[in-house]
Amino acid sequence: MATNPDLGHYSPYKARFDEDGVVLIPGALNEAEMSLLEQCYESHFNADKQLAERMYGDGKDEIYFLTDNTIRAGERYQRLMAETRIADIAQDLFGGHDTYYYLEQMWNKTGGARRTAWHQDTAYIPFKGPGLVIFWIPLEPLYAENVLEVIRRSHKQTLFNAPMYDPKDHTEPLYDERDLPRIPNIENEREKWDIFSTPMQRGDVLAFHPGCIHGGAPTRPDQVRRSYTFRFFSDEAWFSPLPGKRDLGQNRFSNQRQDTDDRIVLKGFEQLKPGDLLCQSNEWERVRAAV
Ligand SMILES: O=C(O)CCC(=O)C(=O)O
Repeated sequence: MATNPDLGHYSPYKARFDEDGVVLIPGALNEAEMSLLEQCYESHFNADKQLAERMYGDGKDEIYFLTDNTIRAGERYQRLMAETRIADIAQDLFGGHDTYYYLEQMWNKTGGARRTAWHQDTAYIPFKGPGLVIFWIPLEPLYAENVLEVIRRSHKQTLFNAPMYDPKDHTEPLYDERDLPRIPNIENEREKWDIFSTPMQRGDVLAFHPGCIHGGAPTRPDQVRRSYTFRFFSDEAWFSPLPGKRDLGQNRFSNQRQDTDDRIVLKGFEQLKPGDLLCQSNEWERVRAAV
């Protein structure tokens, strides 16, 4: 396990992250780190594109994402944890706590892709707590109208039902509405929400809490948007089970999402009881130790 020689370097962003649940860290990664990310993204995404899920199941899809938390032994993962500062940044935002790696996702939006629906990751993944973070890292510069948008402080408010990416209704819930309220149609009432949306340069890292409502803006017709996301947790985050899914019938919200949930996203939680710290599961590796 690597140590964190820069501990404290990113702390100035911690107060904003704690308060708003979202912060932009400009120029967090240098060109060598970005080149490694790009190399990892290209080799994995292109080699395994058949494993990537389509966000919407209506055949018109242009948003793909490839999820993996099973890469611990892999060279890609080892290099990303050792040769970039992404785990160091996570540890700083966690106030120096023990820091664990949870999952990576590679996102690819081709030209003219629609929005990724507004959602909270904590409605799909059964975890809660202060020690949770997602990094969204675009591989190319973006205008504000094409970035991932995040609603400030929404991680401290209602946990809404998980949308199932039904192209006909972006609020269509995955669970019974008696268990969790349906997410509002945020796109129809944007002015009511405190949306954080900012242009990004290559090397910038958008850090946000997975309890924050977020959604990916559309792409322009001539644009391909590649973004790499990483998820970390600290020894303060815990297992908080979610309701059982409704009977979805044929109404699947992505091409293989439910299989992936069982196989990848939820792997490791089966070792835990409600309220247990995530780090009690031996599924995930501690990538930075508290000092
Ligand atoms: O990049 C996107 O469009 C969506 C990303 C996202 O929702 C996530 O990483 O949780």
